[in-house]
Order: sequence, then C-alpha cells, then structure tokens
Amino acid sequence: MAEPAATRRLEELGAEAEAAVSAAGDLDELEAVRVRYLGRRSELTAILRSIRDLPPEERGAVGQAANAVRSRLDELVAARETDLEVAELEARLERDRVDVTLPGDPPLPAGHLHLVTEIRRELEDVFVGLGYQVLEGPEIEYEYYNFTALNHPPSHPARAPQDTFYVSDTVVLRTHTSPMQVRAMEAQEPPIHVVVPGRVYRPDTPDATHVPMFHQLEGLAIDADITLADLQGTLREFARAMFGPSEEVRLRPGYFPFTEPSVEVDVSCFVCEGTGAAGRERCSTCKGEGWIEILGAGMVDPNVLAYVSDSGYDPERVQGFAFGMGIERIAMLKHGVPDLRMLWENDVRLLEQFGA
Ligand code: 2NL
Repeated sequence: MAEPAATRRLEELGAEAEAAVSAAGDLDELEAVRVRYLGRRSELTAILRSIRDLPPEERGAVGQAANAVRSRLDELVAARETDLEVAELEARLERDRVDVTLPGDPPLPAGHLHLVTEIRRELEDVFVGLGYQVLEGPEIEYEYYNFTALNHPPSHPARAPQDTFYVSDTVVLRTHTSPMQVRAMEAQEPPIHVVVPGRVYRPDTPDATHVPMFHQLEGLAIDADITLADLQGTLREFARAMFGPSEEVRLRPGYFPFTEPSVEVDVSCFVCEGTGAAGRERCSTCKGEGWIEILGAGMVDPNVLAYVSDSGYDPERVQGFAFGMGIERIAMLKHGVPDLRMLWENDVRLLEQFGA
C-alpha cells in the first residue's frame, strides 16, 4: 500500500519539531516551540482533526503515525524542560555566589571609649599599681550604708530629699561610692586597700559643674599603723601618674562627716607649673593660684570603724585614710573641658577628641 501524503508530512513535521526542541535555548523558547508544534492551532492538531475526512483505509496508519509523533514530541519537550530548568538553576546559583570570607560592606568605623571611661580606667590602673583592689557596688543603696554607717547623724542635711533621691523611706540612689567601702570592710578583715569607682546621683539642676548623675572614685586604706603621711605620699604618686612627674600635692584643712581630720587636696597647676602665671597674665587654669583642687580626703573617723568592728575594725587597733574624687572633674581638668554638660551631650565633635 502506497504511503499516504499525510504520513510523509508527519515524518517531516516530527523531524522539524525535534530539531526545534533541541534548539530551544531557554524555557520561554521551549514553550513557544511546544505551542507551535503541539498547540491547538498546530499543524499536527490539524492533521489529527482531518483524519475523519480520510478514506477509511488510510485512517489507521495516519492516526497511529500522528499519535506516535505527538507522544514522542511530548516526551522530548518534557526532557528538554528538565534540562533547561537544571541549567537555569545552576546559572542562578553561580551568579548569586557569595564569598562569606570577604570583609563586611561597608566596613563600620571602629568606636572608642567615652572620656569618662578612659579616665576611670587610667585611675584604676594607677591604684592597682599601688596595690589596691578595684571593687564596684550597688547604685541603689540602703540609707544605712549611704549615711548612717558613714557617721551622718539623723539630722544631717545631706539626707534631705533636696540632696538625695529616695527610692523608699530606707532606700536611696547612692550619693557617693563610700557605701561600697563599708560593705567591703564588712566582707574582709583589715588590712584593706580598695578603690571603688562608679556612678552616683544627686538632685542637682545641671550647670557647668553639676549634673544629677556623675562618677566618683573613692579609696580606702586601713591597717595597724597608717598615718596622714601615707595619705600624702599616696596622693602624690597619684598626682604624678595622672598629671605629670613633677607634680606636688598640698593638704588644706577641710570637713567631711566620715573623716577626722579631713583635708582638701590640691595639685600644683600642671599648666603654669605652679607659678600662677601665663606670660604676663595670670594662668587661667588655676586662676593664678598655682594650685588646683582635685579631691577630698582624711583619716577615717573612728565612729565609722566602730560600725564594722565585728569584722575586725577595732578603732583602738587599726586606722587609715580615705579619699574621694569626681572622675568628670579629673577628666575636665586634664583635657580642658570647660563645661560638665558637654560630656553628656554626645556631640561627636567633642567625643571624637578622646578615647582609645
Ligand atoms: C570628695 C570627698 C571623700 C571619703 C570620701 C570615705 C569612705 C569611708 C570612710 C571615710 Cl568608708 N571616708 N570617703 C573620705 C573623704 C572624702 O570624698 O570630695 N569626693 C568627691
């Protein structure tokens, strides 16, 4: 039997479609090929529809040939689709490859310590070098540790709510770091050499020399035979480490409830070297005095020791000195910062000048 024209055409069509499927370079092109050769308006569909118009003896062969071409093309399209999907996924993975070992982008500029933190650490280093232990304690304190055990009588004006933030009748925000020194004495027998840095709070209206939260560093040394001369020598070493090797210190009489005698401590002016002069003008740092007040100190009052005598601080057998300084004040003096508020305004033009 002669081969019908439709069968020959189907062979050509099959070969043409096969070539088109292999040539499709991506999924969009493949879909266009599928529509063109297998779609409702494709030549193959038209041939299938026309089978019923053929002479009956041709229908079987043409029908078989057309269905064979269609299923072979379906398989080829499906296989090509899988290949293209895999290729596209691999191309995308390659494109999106990330080298996690590269530095962050953009690299952030490194920050640095705040001036107050830097000075606190410098102070700690000086006293650690002199054999002191560094201790920190609670900022929310019992009135007992903040005042009573530090020899403040019940009527002392510092206890008034104008000068102290009260959390309750018996709990305050500490107004100095001394309460931690009392806790340290309760916890360890003499001899003791500690410094306590930290935040303290007082209800002051901010101005150039006051803010309601500031930092102190206090020191305490108790042993059998400590004298005011030891205090003076210790403070001289401190002044030389912080301000310069030729510093002198001067003690003047003062008053604190927890020391007797009490002293105000000056360092020789590190700007005019104690002369009080700046050329023919007076030195602006020490106001022509030649001395700058840096801290308060004294011999620990026996009444304070009596509060911790159960821990071995018998005022008949041991004695010692204590001192306290404002960390901001030291920082401002050392770096010529004229207004305490500048330290808390967080203007980077100020902050960037300090800190490692
Ligand atoms: C100042 C003065 C001072 C003390 C702090 C102290 C602590 C204990 C016993 C006795 Cl546990 N004293 N501390 C003594 C004298 C002065 O600070 O002007 N601070 C900024």
